[in-house]
Amino acid sequence: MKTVLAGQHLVSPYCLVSLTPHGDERGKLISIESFRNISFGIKRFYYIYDTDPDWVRGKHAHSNLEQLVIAIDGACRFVLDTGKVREEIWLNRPNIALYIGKYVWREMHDFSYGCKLLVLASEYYQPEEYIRTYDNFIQLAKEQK
Ligand code: T46
Repeated sequence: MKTVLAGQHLVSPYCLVSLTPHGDERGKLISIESFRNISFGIKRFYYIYDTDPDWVRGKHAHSNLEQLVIAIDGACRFVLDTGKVREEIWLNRPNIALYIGKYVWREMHDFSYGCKLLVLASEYYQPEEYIRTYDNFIQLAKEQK
């Protein structure tokens, strides 16, 4: 999977984004700013915690949402699918974020105990823009090409 440096314009449907930690003997700090080191404006953030390895999350795509996902603690396995390409990635480092654009099917599997995901989102929560079945996603993804 492609990795880009934070600040580069994000044009791929999905990619890893390398974030720069500011660190010293006290620990590390990462800052993310709309339109500065990510190419979309942040309208919402949410976090996922108390996860369980036996449950799969996601299983949907979005027609109008860009997101940056960061495993700030622990790990989980992401499946990403554009309708043409399907890839898997372990998200397990707080300085490597996952950018997911529109029309990407995502699934999250194998959460480690205590895994915490922070998600920065380009839009307010709009349940109607979720694409919730894989067949519908494949059809809509084809129409985007
Ligand atoms: C995504 C992956 C990475 C809200 O009320 N507001 C919100 O902003 C969100 C995101 C969810 N919710 C409610 C809707 C459900 O009742 O929280 C509950 C769990 O949401 P969901 O089942 O969509 O969670 P995941 O982990 O399957 O998916 C979430 C995001 O929804 C999705 O956009 O890309 O995390």
